[in-house]
Amino acid sequence: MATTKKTKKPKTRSEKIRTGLAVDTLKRAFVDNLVYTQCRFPQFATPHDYYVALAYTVRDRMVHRFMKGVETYLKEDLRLVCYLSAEFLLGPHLGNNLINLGIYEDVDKAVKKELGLDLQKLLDQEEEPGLGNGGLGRLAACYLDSLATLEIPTIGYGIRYEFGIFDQVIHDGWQVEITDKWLRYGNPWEVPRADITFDVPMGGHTEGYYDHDGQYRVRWVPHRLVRGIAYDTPILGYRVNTCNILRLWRAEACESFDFQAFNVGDYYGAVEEKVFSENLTKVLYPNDEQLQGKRLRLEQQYFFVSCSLQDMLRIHLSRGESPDTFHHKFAVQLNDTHPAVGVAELMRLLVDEHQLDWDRAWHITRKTFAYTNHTLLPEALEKWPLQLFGSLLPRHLEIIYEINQLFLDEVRVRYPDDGQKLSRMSLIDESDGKYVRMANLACVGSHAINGVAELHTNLLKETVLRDFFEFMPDMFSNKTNGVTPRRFMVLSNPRLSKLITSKIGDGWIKHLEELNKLEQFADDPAFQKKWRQVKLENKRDLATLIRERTAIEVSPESMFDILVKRLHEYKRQHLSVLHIVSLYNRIRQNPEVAIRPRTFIFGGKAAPGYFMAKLIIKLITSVGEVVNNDPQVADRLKVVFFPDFNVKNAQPIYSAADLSEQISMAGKEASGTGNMKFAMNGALTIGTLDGANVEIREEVGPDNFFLFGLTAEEVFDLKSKGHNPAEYYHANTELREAIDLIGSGHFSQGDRDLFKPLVDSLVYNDEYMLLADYHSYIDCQERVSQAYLEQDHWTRMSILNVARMGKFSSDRSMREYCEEIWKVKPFPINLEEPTE
Ligand code: NBG
Repeated sequence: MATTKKTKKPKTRSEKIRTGLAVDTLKRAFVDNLVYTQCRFPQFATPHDYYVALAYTVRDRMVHRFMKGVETYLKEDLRLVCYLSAEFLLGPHLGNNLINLGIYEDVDKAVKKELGLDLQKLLDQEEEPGLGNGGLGRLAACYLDSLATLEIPTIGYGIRYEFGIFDQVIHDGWQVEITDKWLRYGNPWEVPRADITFDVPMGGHTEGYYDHDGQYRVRWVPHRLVRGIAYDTPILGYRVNTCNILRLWRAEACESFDFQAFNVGDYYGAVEEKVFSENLTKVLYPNDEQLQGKRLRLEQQYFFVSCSLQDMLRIHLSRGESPDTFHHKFAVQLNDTHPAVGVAELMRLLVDEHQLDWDRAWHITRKTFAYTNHTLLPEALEKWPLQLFGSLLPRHLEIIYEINQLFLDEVRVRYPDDGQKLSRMSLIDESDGKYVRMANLACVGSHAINGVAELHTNLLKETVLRDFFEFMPDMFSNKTNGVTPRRFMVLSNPRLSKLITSKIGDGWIKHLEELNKLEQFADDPAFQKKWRQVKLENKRDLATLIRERTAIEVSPESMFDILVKRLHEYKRQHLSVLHIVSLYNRIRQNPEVAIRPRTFIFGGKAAPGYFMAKLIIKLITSVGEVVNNDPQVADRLKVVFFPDFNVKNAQPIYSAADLSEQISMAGKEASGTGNMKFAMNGALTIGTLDGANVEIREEVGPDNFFLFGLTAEEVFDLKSKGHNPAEYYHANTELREAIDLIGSGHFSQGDRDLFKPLVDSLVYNDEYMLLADYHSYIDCQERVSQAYLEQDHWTRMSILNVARMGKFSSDRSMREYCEEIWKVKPFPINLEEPTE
């Protein structure tokens, strides 16, 4: 072989490191991935190919950190946080990971210079994993980001749905659901772990027997087994080396089972079993705040909880520990009641599989679990028909009976003559058919219970969980929700982030309370001007998106008044519609009336079976159709329904808002988190005293918040006195005219029937008291319009809102959970330079 005897320049250190972050190293890895991982010729590669190559490049760097972490955790004696959630609404990974790794700018430049590509275009290629419905799933995702950033060893456990939340398209003004095929082109972020699988039993019956020591035990003889396979997604913290994982389970048939059928010649039987088992993790139930008592849903819950607990026990034993110390090494959070069956499952694993005695197992179980409640809506409280529960989980039902008996014995000691209390606290509901109550199971099996905002926690103590609060008050606490500023400011609003950083440095990204340093600039005219410029440019971007998605032209000079969240009657999207129709009526009655231009932007999905919610979407689009095209309106009002509200679409929407609508009936929204995202991006809030609005107003100050409506207490009073919506309808001309215009068919081409169910529900029932709050809402909107006229003052309020949002970082929430519930401390990972 010919050798050239030239002395080569010695390699720089960054070149030598395969997973290094130097631009050259990244470039080399990027091209390597394109060619060797994906088999693409660079000259024919599509933007999607480039996106995937970049994703693998980034993932490598995360995996490197993850492996270092595992190594460290195995050596150290640490307690692991396990966040159990049936939903994780992650949003696209690439941009966030580039930011957390600290290479966003470098990669942006490199991609442009070397390939002539726009990084944004690559980011746009990513299909987001929509493995959640709304706030609850997104909260879980924000919490994972914060836990990694706080350097807390964590595993998120959930379900790898093949189809996540449906894609929403609007046809003829109606919502149409399209299957979410997010895995169609593969998923470069996940690592399938064929080596981590567990069998999950289901159905069948139980048998008693005596073990070697003559001890009576119970054995579960299941009807079938489903196998769970782990898929890991790395979750990297911001500018730290902690890279946790989200472990999602996919269901498969167990070989042992189909082989049996195969051997007796039943090939189709075996295949059917396979298809049947794999159905388990096919699809996310698209209901938010609404229980659907379907067997498959219970199967999903049990499946992922069993896999996760078996996995924790595996990890625990592999560290040389015994089941007896499980609670010292694991803190397991139940994200709502969806994983609450875990209480019975851990008991089963400890008692039946690991032969612990009942009392010890119960002690361990209660020390392990903690439970977060996310709703006060009665229709969302999970309960399972006894029959269904027992046929799927016969052993768990026995365990629950046993837990219940021991628990009720304790209650009886405290309240000897209160039969009603006993029946309310029982894990079994016998009032109307028989049900297993999952919230009661979660409470009894946990050592800590929390709500998600001050008001919500107080209402929990007074209403749904009152008996439990009276019985064990020390277990209750509040943990107000938060959101991650990495995704919802740094990534989604780069203009604002740069402006803030130029004034106060970038410490706020990890310590959001530092935003308060902005207060000193609230009145600075030059800063105000830049602040307004940022908002205007964000609004221009959103106007372009709106044109692309809906063909509606909106003016970035108008006020962007935005209401985005799941559709639900309690969230009262139709209250905003009544406001729009009232303004429209004013114009019809007097075309010259002074109305400051506003663009009303709505977005959100309705549960496919929720008729009223879907009708509200149709109402919004119908009102838009008429108002947007009425020459008399002359572009003063525009109404947009932005289709397919998801994490990806949410990001440019929050950044572009002037006004954030948080108008639920007081006492119904547990917290809300969109309210925080808007305020962090400089929108002012118009809202009721509901959920975290109360605390947002407290933080930003009443002068910088547009408050209206009944308080939760007033709502309860009015309800108990008997409330008559027709009174408001008759007493308020503008309200009546707005409702009548909708009822007259004006927005439905003369069809008076279309919106009748909505109109009737308002006038004759109005469960969510829109009419009672209408007057106060319209008045408040007047104040908003007046305030918007004074741009300097508005800008000052906007700056103060951002400056005072420190509390609402999910870092703060997670710190509280760590200190007060999980008793865990940060553990930094030391990333030594690897050698080749
Ligand atoms: C939702 C509440 C929201 C809250 C999120 C996150 C459920 C059951 N609850 O108000 O409606 O912000 O949880 O806590 O989805």
